[in-house]
Amino acid sequence: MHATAFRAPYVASAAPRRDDAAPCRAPRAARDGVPRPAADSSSSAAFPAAARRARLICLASRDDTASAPRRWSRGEGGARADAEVLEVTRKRGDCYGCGVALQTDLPSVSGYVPPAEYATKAHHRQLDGMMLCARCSELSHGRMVNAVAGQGGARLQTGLITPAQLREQLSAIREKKALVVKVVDATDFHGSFLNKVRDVVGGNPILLVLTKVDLLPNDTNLEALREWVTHEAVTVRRLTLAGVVCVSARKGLGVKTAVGAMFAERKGRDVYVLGAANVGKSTFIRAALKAMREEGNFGVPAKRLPTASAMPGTTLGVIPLRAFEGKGALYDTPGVFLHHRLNSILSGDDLKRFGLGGSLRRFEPKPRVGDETEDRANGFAGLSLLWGPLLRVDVVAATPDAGLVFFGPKGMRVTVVETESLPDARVLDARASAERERSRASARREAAAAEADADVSRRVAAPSAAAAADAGRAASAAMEDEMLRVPTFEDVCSDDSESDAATSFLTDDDDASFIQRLVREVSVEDEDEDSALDSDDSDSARALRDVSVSGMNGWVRVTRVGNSRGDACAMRMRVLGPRGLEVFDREPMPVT
Ligand SMILES: Nc1nc2c(ncn2[C@@H]2O[C@H](COP(=O)(O)OP(=O)(O)OP(=O)(O)O)[C@@H](O)[C@H]2O)c(=O)[nH]1
Ligand SMILES: [Mg+2]
Repeated sequence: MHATAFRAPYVASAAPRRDDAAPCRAPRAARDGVPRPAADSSSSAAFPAAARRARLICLASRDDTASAPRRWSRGEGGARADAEVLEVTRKRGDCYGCGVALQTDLPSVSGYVPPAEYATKAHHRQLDGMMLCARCSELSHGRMVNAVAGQGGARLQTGLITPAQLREQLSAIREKKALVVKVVDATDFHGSFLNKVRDVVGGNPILLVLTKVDLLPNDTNLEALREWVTHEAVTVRRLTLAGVVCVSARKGLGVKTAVGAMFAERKGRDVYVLGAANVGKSTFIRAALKAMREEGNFGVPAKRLPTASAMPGTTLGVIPLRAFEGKGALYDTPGVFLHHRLNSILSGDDLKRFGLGGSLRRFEPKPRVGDETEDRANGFAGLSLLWGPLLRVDVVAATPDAGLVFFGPKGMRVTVVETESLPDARVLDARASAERERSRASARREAAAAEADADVSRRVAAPSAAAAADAGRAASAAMEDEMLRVPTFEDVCSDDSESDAATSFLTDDDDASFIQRLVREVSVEDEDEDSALDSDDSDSARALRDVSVSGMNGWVRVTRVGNSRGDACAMRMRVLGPRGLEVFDREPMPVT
């Protein structure tokens, strides 16, 4: 089984044990004066025991089933024989890269460190915050190793932490007095915004950091962008902010301004950096610490920093870092896993394949099909635009002066075809619903069969194995419920229009059928019929509206082309894409 395509038919998990017997002196953070999350259920430190336990359920069984300590069979002839019961002893100390508790049992499970290495560190009392787990090591070498259930359709399996467990770790923030840095991805502003962030952070002040601005076209005016972000966040979404800063953590742009804003706004409080998965929190933290060091703050760590990688779900625990001239802590946190983002729906390999997360390229298609040399007289009406293999935009109706501009990753080519040549949008939708219903029915049948087999297992297995199997199955079932449930706002802390978290129904062979659903119909109308006259350059297109796709890193812009004075300009389009996706329409971002 491939590490990034977890589709184990049925896996039970065992409740983990924590081995606290390892010799250890005071945790590094305690030595540094940085408060760490609670070390175990009896601790009264920063985070509740439940959050800690959630992290300890993070076991995995990926491709090394041979190393599983126990296996139990569902009996002969069972379609899904040999479900695994894994037991991993979580050790003392957390991985400094992802924040998950260490273990020495299973190399493919997050938090793994080789036993000999662990013993050496334990001997030298260098466990806390001093070791990097094998998964982090692979991630930092560019491999896409998933650790989150639901990501890319990964079915729940022992070892995959659930989005709910990641979210749970943020629940303590609202009880604290802290400055919250909310990181939003400039290439996916609406998809990564976390509309209901107040539910997570309570009344704490929020500094909004718009990151990855280096991926926008080079000539982007950052001041205009900042004003646009402020308008969208404060006026449209009514979020009170302590400030807005545009940064590129990768290029170091704006990072010093962001650090200055943190110093100014934190007023003695610790700072928590949070945001949707993969928006660039850890990269921002690394850049911010570097900026602090460059300003002469030598107490800030220069090594053993949080891991940053292109795989959503890199950070799995809350990671405290010494900062602010030793007078406060900067916390990296696990990303909020939004089911409606394309980068949650796709597997790590697909994310790489489609180049999502790369620089945005501007592409202005012409209303022509194939070899046609002239634009169609009625513009884009009746045409469809295929955006890579992932998205399809059907232009149902349009005036001839309505144009389109795509801002998207280089790997996502745009092809214009006749809508008539494609399967009907509603037929696709109906087929997807029917398939989903079938999957659900079969999942129900399998769950019932598993239940029956478990009874048999219980009778034949040794009492301890049976108990472990029971505990594992209960935990697994609870988590599976979590994942398959239609997420409400409370579940995912996301936008109002949260949709079905049905990523688990993507199957191995639907590479060719990402486009499954009619996601949204959008109508754009330029009510100002004289608007073309206002334009300085009557030949250039005027931006009317942006249609963005969550997690896509990019958007489609509807424009009014040329000098069409006096005519109304309108376009009605249908956006089709993978199940679970969200589509937003918004004021055009000041990007050309
Ligand atoms: N070009 C560019 N890429 C960035 C920037 N910030 C982050 N990235 C990239 O975005 C990806 C995700 O970065 P991370 O810092 O791991 O994101 P995260 O929010 O911590 O992710 P999780 O821990 O999974 O929630 C990585 O591939 C980074 O290199 C930026 O400012 N510019
Ligand atoms: Mg991170």
